[in-house]
Amino acid sequence: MIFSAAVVLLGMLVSTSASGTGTSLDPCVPDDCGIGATSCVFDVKLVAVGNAVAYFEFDACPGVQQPTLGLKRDVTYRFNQYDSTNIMHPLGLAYYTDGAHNDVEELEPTIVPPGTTSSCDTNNGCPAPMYYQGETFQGNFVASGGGGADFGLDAYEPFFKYPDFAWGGPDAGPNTIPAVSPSGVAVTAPLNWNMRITQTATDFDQDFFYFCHIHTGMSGRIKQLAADGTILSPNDFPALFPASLYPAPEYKVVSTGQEQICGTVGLNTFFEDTHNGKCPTSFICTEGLSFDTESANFNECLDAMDCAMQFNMIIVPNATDPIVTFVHSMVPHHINAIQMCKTLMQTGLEDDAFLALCWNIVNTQSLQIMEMNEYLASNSIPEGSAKCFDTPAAALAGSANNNGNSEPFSNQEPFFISITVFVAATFVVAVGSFFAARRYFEGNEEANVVGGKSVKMVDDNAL
Ligand SMILES: [Cu+2]
Repeated sequence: MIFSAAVVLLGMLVSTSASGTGTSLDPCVPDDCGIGATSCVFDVKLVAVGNAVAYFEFDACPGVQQPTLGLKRDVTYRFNQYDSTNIMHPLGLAYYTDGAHNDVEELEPTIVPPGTTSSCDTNNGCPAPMYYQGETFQGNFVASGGGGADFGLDAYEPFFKYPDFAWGGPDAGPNTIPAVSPSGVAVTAPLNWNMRITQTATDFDQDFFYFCHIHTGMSGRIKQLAADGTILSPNDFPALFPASLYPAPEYKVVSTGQEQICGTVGLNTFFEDTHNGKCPTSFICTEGLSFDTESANFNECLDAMDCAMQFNMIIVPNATDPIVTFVHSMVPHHINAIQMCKTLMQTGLEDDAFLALCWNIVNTQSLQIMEMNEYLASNSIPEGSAKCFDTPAAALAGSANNNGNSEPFSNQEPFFISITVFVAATFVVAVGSFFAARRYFEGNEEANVVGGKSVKMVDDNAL
């Protein structure tokens, strides 16, 4: 009795300690997860500024994008995906980065943890996430084994393609509940989606990963902890995969240098009047005008990202397949729309309609980029075409993304034509994507999934 009380007291003391900085040496842990705790909670939201797509953030370590988490064996962790920024980002768990996106194993009732001798697969008892609406489990899996193999994802994931007006939350009222689920089932309670995991495999100490079931490139590492919080596997293992997508030691693609004012990625070589020789003139006319700091920053970022799109659109078309040419031209447009939204959000955007518009653009167009690049991958064609100003030899070799080492814009005429084209196209893409997103969310929730398999989003041009 005294011992139990001491454990509880110690747990309370530990629970008031720092919750980690989100690194491999100091993983992020929930505040309520001291020694003796059997269930702990992470509140999950997404941040779309300062990174390539959108990154997970957890209330336990605010301000840290894509942190490394610390989880204890036999403790149940609940990840609340209540916040409307979770739309399009259902949380998954995998033994390697990005799970099915990379054709690697996820945590499932019938998948034995790698490196173990467990026979958990014989009774559907391997560690697996469990997907809930509120307190209602959506599957028939039992963490201790002996149940079914359905861990609830098939019911969970489709809801994440609803727009924010239909999204439940801690204070969700009746008007925020969609009348009918994507699979046609009447919904009678607030959505309050949450994912829970209890890692029970005793001989499995190595790291695993959280990721987004819809988008690639959003993985974060999970370190396993002993009951006292000690890290079980101090070395980061398994390694990140693939290394090109997740540069060591972290897997974040975040804003650095000058573009931190924009909240974008991949723009640092496109700033200044000369754009490092990549565009011959400015894309905005500010001479003789004055702007407040917010607008001046926005203008500067817009000028850089417009040059980046322009630069990446001057391509050598594919000889036989217009789809390839379409993808090589459309991806820079989509990246531009996403970057524009990140920069608008970076200004401290508070207009609800434009916030919703920008989240839609970021989420849906990043998914469309993944789908378009999958077409290239399935045809063994590089992402990003050779540029018109590449040497003929380089163009013939199909070398992607010559980043301005050769002379761009020897002919000015196509430049001005393409300015007109890209301004018009950007407008069309932005407006089109807004209405497409609305139709999409209101109608066919499967429209953006290619054969049920998600594909890579990150393009060399953006990194
Ligand atoms: Cu996502």
